[in-house]
Amino acid sequence: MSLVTVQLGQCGNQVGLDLFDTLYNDAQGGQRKTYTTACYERFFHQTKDGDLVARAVLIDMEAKVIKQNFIKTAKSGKWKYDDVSSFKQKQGSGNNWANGYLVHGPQHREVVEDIIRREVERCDRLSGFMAMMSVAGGTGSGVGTYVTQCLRDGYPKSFIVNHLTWPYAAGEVIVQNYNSVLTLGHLYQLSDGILVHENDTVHKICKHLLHIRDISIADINKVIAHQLGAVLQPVLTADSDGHYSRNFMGDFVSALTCHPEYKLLSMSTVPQMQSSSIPYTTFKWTPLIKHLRQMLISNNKMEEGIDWQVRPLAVSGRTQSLTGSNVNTSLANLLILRGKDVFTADTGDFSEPALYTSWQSPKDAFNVWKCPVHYNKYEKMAMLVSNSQALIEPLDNTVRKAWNMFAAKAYVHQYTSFGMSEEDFLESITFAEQIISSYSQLGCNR
Ligand SMILES: Nc1nc2c(ncn2[C@@H]2O[C@H](COP(=O)(O)OP(=O)(O)OP(=O)(O)O)[C@@H](O)[C@H]2O)c(=O)[nH]1
Ligand SMILES: [Mg+2]
Repeated sequence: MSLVTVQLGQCGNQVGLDLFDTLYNDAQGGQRKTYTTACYERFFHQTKDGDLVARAVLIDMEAKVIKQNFIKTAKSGKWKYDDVSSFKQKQGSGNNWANGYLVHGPQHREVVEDIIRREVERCDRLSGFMAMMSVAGGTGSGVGTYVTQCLRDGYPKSFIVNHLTWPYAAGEVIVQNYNSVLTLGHLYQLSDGILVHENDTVHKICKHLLHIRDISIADINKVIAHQLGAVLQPVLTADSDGHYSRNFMGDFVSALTCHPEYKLLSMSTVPQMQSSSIPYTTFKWTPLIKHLRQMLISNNKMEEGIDWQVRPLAVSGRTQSLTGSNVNTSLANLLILRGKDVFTADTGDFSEPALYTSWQSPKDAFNVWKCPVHYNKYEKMAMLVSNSQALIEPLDNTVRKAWNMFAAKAYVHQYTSFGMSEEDFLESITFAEQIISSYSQLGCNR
């Protein structure tokens, strides 16, 4: 089954390009034929001439990034985007969610829906959609939300996952907190799962684990693509009977988002290191899994500086840690292991009930997917996708700043001038506060 990716705005298009590059390079890496075939079926279609074409729709309200994507893929000669699957305009959405959602989205609805329909018709069977965008600009956030709404209306039975890039807390877009809250407030009801990468966290990975000095957006995007690829490449699920999972999106959504109030998904991987160090490093499953588990409960999104003092301790009333610091409580975790001897890896530590909210049994809350083929040059790698309290903090910061600006009526007229009402702001802020409150409750009722 195949996945159609919709890349929106500058960020969605730049991260999307790196994602397809990562998927392609990994599938090419002298690995097993069935793995490569499963990857191609999911993410590319083949032309009569044998060219691989990404199952992607590229949308931006300015032309530059999409043009660059076509130039880059033509230069590399590995795989292509299809020209007829792109839609670009000249002006951008000026970092304004309302401009994207209320003006550009509806204005171009028909042509965008046609492009998406054509891409869907190229799939023998559609597993679902992944819409990729930043939440801070105007096109990714506003048009991205609108297009997700169109997907939901047009394909009510298909799975839709959104990949959101969360801006640097000290970001360059003054209204980024408005755009983020408005995006989340609307997407939450449309999407089956919302994967979030925070630019701040990825920046730290580049600095502390990859030891990059002058970190560029290209470096950040490589890390995001590496992590996303580790989720998306073919795997064996518990009941896939030795074959690569066919209904990837269905399996993914049912493993992680069992409750409509909880859809936020964070990602972490071990190991992550400079590629020059990989050949000289030995990896063992037990320490990799132990590190990833500790990163989860101490809410540390990278392997450096893990707080080993945080231990879950189930006591009546709430989940506490031995040290009194907060334990990150999960609703669901999906562990994905890729590489050598993967079937010998013991993952029992992730089944401890104290990791999960009281109303979830670990049997339902925890899933493991495995793949014996190594991923992206790592002999062994472990990836955790977690529906947990991990994203409360960035969300809380965003909502607080958005509320403070709204209370001062700052920049509100820029949104109302595109037809948004002040009630729309309030609704999204209240909704985001409700999401934070729901996640905060996860650790409170043991
Ligand atoms: N990780 C990452 N972040 C990006 C990238 N490009 C932009 N951003 C972030 O995304 C936010 C800006 O959103 P853009 O994607 O540039 O905006 P857009 O969707 O094109 O919307 P408009 O330009 O307003 O029409 C800022 O927080 C940037 O830091 C990228 O390639 N990678
Ligand atoms: Mg732009």
